[in-house]
Amino acid sequence: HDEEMPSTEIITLTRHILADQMRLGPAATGDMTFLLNAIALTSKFIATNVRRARLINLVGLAGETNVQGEEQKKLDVLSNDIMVNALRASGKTAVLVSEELDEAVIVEGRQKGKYCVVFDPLDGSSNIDAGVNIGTIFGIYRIQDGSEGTIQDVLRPGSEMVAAGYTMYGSSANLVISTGNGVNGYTLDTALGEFILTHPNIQIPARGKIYSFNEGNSMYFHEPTLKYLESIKYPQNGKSPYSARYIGSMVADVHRTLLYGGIFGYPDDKKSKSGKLRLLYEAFPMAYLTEQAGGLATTGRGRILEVVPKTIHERCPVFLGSKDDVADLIKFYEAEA
Ligand code: AHM
Ligand code: MG
Repeated sequence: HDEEMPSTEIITLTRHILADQMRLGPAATGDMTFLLNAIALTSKFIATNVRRARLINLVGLAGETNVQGEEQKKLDVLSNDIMVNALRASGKTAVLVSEELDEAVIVEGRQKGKYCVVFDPLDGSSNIDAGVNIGTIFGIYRIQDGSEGTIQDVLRPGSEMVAAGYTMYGSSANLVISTGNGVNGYTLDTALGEFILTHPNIQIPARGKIYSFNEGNSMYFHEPTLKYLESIKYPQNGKSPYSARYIGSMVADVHRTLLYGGIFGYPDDKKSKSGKLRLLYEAFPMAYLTEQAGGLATTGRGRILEVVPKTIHERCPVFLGSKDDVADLIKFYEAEA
């Protein structure tokens, strides 16, 4: 029988974004390619540390509290340091906003570049001890014409991002990214140390069969959320109810939603007036990817990508996923208005 020949047409992340850059012609400087490579490197480094942490029990409290007053794990601190250092050293960034840092980092002097990166270095960190998937989320803006790089360059709607993505640290490390031209997924080949294109042109199915909400908060939920959930759990005209899947790790829940379809939601409710997720480095990048994959992302009252941030750490209600499913949810919000 035929022996399987290894493919010699391996498409790495570097090759893919380089091809993207070449398509833009001589106008492209390669800065974005360089920046994305720096981000990919930080993901490899964090992936290694996440794996090692599970082995040597690095997990534990660092004894510090972050802006939101949550307990910070050692791995969050480490991942944040890895990203800030690498992004600054890349020479391509001007402003950095991290979930772990109170203030934005303004890059000065020779290291200053023209991009701003907003990121959650290690999202879902409450799951670390249980070995559940966690991830890094990032979004990229280009500084505005004439700007030296200030906080104003990131207080802009998500639709103005030039790229967004996440890396999920699971059984393998998966990097999913969009530069505004569709969504591609890469898997880290640990032997090569390269992200290999494994999920080209990800498209969310128009409708799914899964819903992903923390229903433990139901007693706080507003009417439209409750009525929508009711409609998919007790469907009329003989349809089957949706399945529930909630990991509690945004990267993992969104990753599944992109691949299988359905709806992910973290609504605002009577207790959390703006929901829980952060607009800049959680809601925007995931909304950007969802739309690029053919889905919808809404606050229930409007398109997430059109929200104009007032502060860097503000929160935002999030519903995203298959376009038909999200459209169904929006109807319940419109009925309320
Ligand atoms: P974190 O940034 O403190 O890790 O919190 C964000 C996480 C998301 O990954 C996830 O979607 C959400 O919190 C889960 O929240 P809850 O435990 O309230 O369901
Ligand atoms: Mg987070």
